[in-house]
Amino acid sequence: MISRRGFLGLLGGAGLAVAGCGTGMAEIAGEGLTSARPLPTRFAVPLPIPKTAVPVRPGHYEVVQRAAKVEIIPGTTTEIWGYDGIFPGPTFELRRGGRTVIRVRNELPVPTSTHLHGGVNPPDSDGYPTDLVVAEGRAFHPAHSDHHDLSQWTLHQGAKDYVYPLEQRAATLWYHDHRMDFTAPQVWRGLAGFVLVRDDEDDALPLPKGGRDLPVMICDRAFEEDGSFRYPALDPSLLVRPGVEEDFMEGVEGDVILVNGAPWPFLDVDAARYRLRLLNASNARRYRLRLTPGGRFVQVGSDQGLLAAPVVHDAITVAPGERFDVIVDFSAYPIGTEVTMVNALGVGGAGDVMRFRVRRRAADDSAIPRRLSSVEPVAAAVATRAFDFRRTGQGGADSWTINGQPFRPGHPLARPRLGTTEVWRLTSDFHHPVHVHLAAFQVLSRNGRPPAPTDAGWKDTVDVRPYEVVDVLVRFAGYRGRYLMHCHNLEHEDMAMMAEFELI
Ligand SMILES: [Cu+2]
Repeated sequence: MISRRGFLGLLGGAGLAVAGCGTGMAEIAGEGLTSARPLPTRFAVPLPIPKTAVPVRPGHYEVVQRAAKVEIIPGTTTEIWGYDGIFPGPTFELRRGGRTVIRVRNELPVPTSTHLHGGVNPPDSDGYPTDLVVAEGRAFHPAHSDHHDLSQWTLHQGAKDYVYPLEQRAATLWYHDHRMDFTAPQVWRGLAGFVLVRDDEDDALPLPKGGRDLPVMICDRAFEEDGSFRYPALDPSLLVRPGVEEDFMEGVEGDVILVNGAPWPFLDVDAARYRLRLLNASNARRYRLRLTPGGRFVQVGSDQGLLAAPVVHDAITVAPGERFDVIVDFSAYPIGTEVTMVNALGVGGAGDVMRFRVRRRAADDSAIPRRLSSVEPVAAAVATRAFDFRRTGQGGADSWTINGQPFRPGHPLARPRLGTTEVWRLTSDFHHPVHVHLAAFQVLSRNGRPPAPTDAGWKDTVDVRPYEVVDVLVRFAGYRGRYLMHCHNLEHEDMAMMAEFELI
């Protein structure tokens, strides 16, 4: 018996041989972690909707990162680390151009950094991994400073004010921890939530609204016998030694699928259209979402907001960090139908996500217009750069890198100019969902061919699969300063697959 990891190792760079072994293996982006306790019954708990954050005064919010015990698996409790002690954290309902300050207070035993994913954030509010908040009264000393320049670290005692001007289109954004070397375990424990940016253009469309406009955060977790989260951290205190057990270098995939923090939930729906803001908040797992017994997703938005026109999908493949804003019309089903959203890439429990129970007829004045938004013309690229995402090094130095370089704060791999666009060519040896901070992009091509239907629109995260060449057109707007691009497989990110770029 040879482990899958050993098998991949034997193949070395022969990616086409991997693809030839069947879609199952070629599509899996991490290593399965099995729970130590019986799994909960599927479709037995209602879908939670995270509470909406309430400002302390107009434009100002305060949120506290703290541990809490919550009931995820019925009959047991799980200690989470959550924004305001909940998982997902509160949803921030914000408006385009409405400058917002979020004070994040850290009461956890570890440092944190909060990144607003998809935000056009000033550099000092972007959640740089070494720009950390440490709980009041706690000390923190970067332990592995041998390869990290200490001058790159900033510590805020107690709390930090993150300033978000939100000069950007309406979109489904999310916020999550981004601490140097420890992002994966800290997000796994619950440090993630939604930010919904709204604007007049989106509001004016007749898309489903109110209780039929729902954030849907999908992620996977594994559980210990006592109900606590299971995770293969080398140092469960998350204070000293980063990283995961050797077998999980490819990424950690749990065997319980959570939607908005609940295992395989159900939602009772009207026979009407719903807007589902799908987010893959998993560390490593990719999903291919389908509706059974049949049905279609009408995509109206991507990572960075409205598409120019709707795109109809039978299935949506969503990589970690990506968002798909879709309309599902439940009036297409007889009353009483149970519509299951499944994951065609998962086996066993991971093959199911959640269930919609079509309960009653209802009025529905929503519609999906044929034109959704105008997409402004983009200037021609002034440069082309190549970024290769690959596992490099031998023995103890084995890590995930970009252009052969492990992440080094203060050493930018690129210096694009504000106001320009560039073509970035992304290549990979494995599944690497590539996320670029600050700058939105459009997918130009995959392996020299047109992009996939799921690549449409303005994006900030793109699913780069083994041995693919993905060209994206990146628009550098916003602010000068230091930003990041990285793999959004969070275990890869923590193992150095991240690079700084400096906007000049
Ligand atoms: Cu990766």
